[in-house]
Amino acid sequence: MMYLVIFTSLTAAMFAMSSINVQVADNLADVARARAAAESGMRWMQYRFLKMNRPRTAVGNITPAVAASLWPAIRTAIADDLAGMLDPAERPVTLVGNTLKTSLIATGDSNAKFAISITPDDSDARRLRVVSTGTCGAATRSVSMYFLIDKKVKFAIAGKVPIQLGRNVVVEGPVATVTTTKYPPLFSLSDFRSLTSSLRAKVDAFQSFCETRHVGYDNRIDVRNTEECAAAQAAGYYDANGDGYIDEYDLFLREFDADGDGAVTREEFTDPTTGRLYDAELFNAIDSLGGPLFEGDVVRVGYQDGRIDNNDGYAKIRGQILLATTEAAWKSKLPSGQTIQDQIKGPISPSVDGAPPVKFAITPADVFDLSPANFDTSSFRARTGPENGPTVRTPTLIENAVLSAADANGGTVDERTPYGSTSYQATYRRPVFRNMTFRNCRIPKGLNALFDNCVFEGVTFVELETNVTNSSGQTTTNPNDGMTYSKRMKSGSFSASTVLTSSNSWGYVLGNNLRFNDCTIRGPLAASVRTAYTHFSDSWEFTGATYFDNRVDQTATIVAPQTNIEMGSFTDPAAAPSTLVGVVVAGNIDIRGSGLVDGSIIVTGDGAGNTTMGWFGPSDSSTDPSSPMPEGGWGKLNIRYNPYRALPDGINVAIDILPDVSTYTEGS
Ligand SMILES: [Ca+2]
Ligand SMILES: [Ca+2]
Ligand SMILES: [Ca+2]
Repeated sequence: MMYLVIFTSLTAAMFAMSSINVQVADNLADVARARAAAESGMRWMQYRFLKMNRPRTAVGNITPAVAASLWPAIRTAIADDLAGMLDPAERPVTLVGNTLKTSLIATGDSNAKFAISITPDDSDARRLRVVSTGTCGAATRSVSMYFLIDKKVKFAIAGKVPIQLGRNVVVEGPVATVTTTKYPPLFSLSDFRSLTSSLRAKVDAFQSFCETRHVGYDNRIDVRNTEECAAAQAAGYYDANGDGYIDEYDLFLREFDADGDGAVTREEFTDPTTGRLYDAELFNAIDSLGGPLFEGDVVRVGYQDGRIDNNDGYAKIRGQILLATTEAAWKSKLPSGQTIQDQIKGPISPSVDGAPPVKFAITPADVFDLSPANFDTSSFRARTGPENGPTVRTPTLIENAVLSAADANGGTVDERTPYGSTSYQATYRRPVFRNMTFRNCRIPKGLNALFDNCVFEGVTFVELETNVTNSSGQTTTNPNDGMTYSKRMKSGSFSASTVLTSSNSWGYVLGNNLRFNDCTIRGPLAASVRTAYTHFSDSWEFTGATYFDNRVDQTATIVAPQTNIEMGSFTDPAAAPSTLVGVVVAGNIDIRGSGLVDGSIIVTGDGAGNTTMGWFGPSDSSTDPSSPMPEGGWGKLNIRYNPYRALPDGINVAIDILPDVSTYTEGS
């Protein structure tokens, strides 16, 4: 039996009515209605699990024991949810043994009702067995299915500020932006437009075609849409790779697949003038899509085989785009003469067929609560410093210590932040640590160091004054107050070129502005959680050939919910490869260079202009894609949601209760 997993708005009545086979003979009608009511009840419960106020937990990994401990709270959540039923007779729930039972619930069919029972599996409390029993007259029919208790963020990128995806940035997984005040909420560049001048003209022409002839913002024409498909074919476009859609990838294939075998090889993608690939980073990014998600995972056909073809399944974003803003609000903020299509480029392929590629006006239930206050980093702090073990201090290794400026072996340096940016915010005097290894160390507030060619092992924790206050001395969550807080001086007045030190600046001593240059980071980085986003006085930059290779904790690479993070070089993206596993939680984060995010990027701060992935020009704030290619190439980013990674502890968001449709059975 076909079981619908995805639905948008529904009532039990709609399910019951649509599920009845109207051709059922009268004498079988009660049986059919009872079965339809049972099926309705199952879908109704699935919807309830999705929309109800589910329990929260800070525990990251939902084990059977954790699930068992959550069961009372789940029962309460269900009871609270059903207390809102219109008919008082449908509100009560009862607990029989360990089974929660609902009252009889009416369907739109006046003769048919259903009741739900929910029981945790004895052998694994993460599995809830749900039985829906429909009745009509004397007939009774049941269906059952297991639901799984889990906790995942389910996004490749989710954030409070607009998200920008540059050239050679490909995303596997949903993307969500909850801002309704900053525009565009999402901005993406074409990966193919700038490869050759002839392809640029074709990509631009196809975009113009989509603007006038295609409904939606996915930049793909579905060949099943006869009207749009006919118009596309009349304009010379066709589905060159046979995937059922006409999009930019077809133009790319037609441009480079010289022998027409449906694949683009390195030879075909080599510029005859230079003898080099048109863009080696792009080639690598596409060939690396759909990579293994866990050790021992089956490697897909065509993965990193040196050919670009259908096995690689290119899309700019393979997943839904969820936006809190409305379509009308976005349109009202567009620059004169522009369309939304000018701001979202590249094929957007929702991972579930039939789901809208871009979903506007999402509700809080669609995205977990991104408030920084939901993130508790104390478990990471406990794994650093003397609390973690005996302190060791040698000239080359510091372990289980709280660092101090006296540990610095390279004197001091004055430098602007962001480093190398044309629009710097402040100037810092930094103690310099060179060629040292730090194992499970804590960086105290006010250190503001430069780490050059250093190795960070275990957990590294960055301390900050968490209570950010406004000019009246009151605790604030406002990022504008946060900026003022960063600029607060002990003596003299602030300017971007004033060298900040512990003697003259409160922003300096209460915060941490750090730069990691040519460093290797082998474990998670975490920070205190400030009440507000404070811009430069809670900021980390990773420059040069900084390399992330997290060997100690696969749940998280960065947990710094109010910290501004600049990763990669402003001048040479290819010089800073990085691999980020698990969650990356930041107040804001910009990533340039070449790398893989195998987990989720979660942007919890609300003070930055945008979160920038990939190269957007030499100025931090530029969205101009026409700036010249930086030395070393454009870089590339594969950003991939990985559902197999557990979350770290300390993220206090709601659990999920999701159907395991493979367990759906008729009968109880
Ligand atoms: Ca196609
Ligand atoms: Ca070929
Ligand atoms: Ca391939």
